[in-house]
Amino acid sequence: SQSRIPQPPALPFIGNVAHLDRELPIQGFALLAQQYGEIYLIDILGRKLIFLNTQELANEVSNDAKFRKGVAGSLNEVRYLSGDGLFTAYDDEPNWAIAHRLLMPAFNTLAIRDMMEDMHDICGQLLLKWERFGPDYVIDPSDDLTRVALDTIALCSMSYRLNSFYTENQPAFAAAMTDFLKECYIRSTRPSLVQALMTGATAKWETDAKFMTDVATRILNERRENPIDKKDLLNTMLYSKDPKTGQGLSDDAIAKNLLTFLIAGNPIQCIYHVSTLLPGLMSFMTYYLIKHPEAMRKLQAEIDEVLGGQPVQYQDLSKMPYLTAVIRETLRLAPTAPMRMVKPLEDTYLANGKYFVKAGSSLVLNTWVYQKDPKVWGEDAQEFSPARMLEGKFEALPPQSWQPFGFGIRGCIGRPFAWQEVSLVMASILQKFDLSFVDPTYNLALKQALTVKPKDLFIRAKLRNQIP
Ligand code: MNH
Repeated sequence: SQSRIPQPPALPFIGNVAHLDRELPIQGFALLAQQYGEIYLIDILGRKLIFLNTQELANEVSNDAKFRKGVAGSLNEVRYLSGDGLFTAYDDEPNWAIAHRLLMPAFNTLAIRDMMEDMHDICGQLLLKWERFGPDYVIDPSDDLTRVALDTIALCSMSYRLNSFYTENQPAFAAAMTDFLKECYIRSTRPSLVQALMTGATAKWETDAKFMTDVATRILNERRENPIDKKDLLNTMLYSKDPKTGQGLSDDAIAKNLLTFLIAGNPIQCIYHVSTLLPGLMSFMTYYLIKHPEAMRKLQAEIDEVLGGQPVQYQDLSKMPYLTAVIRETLRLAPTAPMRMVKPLEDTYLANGKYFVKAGSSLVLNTWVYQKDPKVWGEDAQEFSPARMLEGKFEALPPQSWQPFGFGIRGCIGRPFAWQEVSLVMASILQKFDLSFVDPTYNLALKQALTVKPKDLFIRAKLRNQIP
């Protein structure tokens, strides 16, 4: 029978978005899910958002024939920079389809395999830094892992060195990116009348976008003048033709996709906030492993056995099932892209006819919440337990129980890249170092001003088998 979608009554933050957003949106939404269950509706400045919180609903809307990606809120603001680039394109924009067909081959596992060397190059800079600074040095893991992620994507996609390890502060590009994305998110929460008055903030936002666009355009022009023989993403975009239409990408479209990769290695997700995907994942993984010494020991034993003291090679990656399980479990508990938005193409019903939703309405699939659905994971759904992600068990899970990379045609194109990088970086770190918390009593707290990452997590790294 049909039900009304529950809507929290006069909660103080309804209609007062600023409060909700600047605190910790994911936590707020998780609390509402506890209270209202599988589905609820909230109204933000007149925009209605319907949150979906269970595996069953996730499975239902993971269907490209009936539901398509929604680009709204802060993601829509980011379009000022990346326009119809892959990530922020509306579903029907022709450049999305062209870039998708051109770039898919460049992102497949075979192509990513050629990037091992560049990934080692950047990861080596982190290993050297931690070794030189020594066992007493206090490390902010998300800081150094952000350097790794940004430098790696710049080197792999356009053979460009950002050299983040050689600057104390954030490199200029990263600073412009952070400020720009933060403003995108604030803009999406301002009523339009207020927005019209924020001329100073808007000018700064436009300057940041121009700075980044200029960097991308400069890299593009330099490449045109000095071609290199390397199959990086930039060359793919410059020289290949869409097999279907015979069209190439315009310089403008290429620049927008370059910017997409730079911010997608470190990017925007969903509607309210931005998260650093790869650095976030690696920081959460660091946390869970230090917190669970038995898992850490097991993983280090696997790494030692497979690598035998040698640098990790491509063919080693498929021989480390426990590493795979730890990454999967981290992405289940702390999906750094914590939500995604879909819109029904036609008026439809959810949950076997129970809830009516109009065509085009905004459905927010709350990955952060629904990947802990007790119906799927049991009583210990909130616990870190990599064993449940081992081969065999993982394949037997109900459909779409685990979906940190989105779904279908608009799913993550960078997934093989991200997987290879997190495997390489974490295996290399754990091969070389024993990690510990600076504060042994540290418990995970979240920070989501701009990114979802562990808050106040500081660690030390001691060379393994080193006599103190
Ligand atoms: Mn990625 C889309 C998660 C790393 C490039 N990515 C998505 C989506 C999710 C996602 C979820 C779907 C968003 C939506 O439905 O609105 N991505 C991740 C995670 C990691 C990640 C959890 C790391 C961990 N992504 C990367 C990296 C790159 C990248 C690294 C680039 C090098 N992702 C993309 C692009 C898209 C995307 C591009 C958009 C694809 C499309 O819409 O066609």
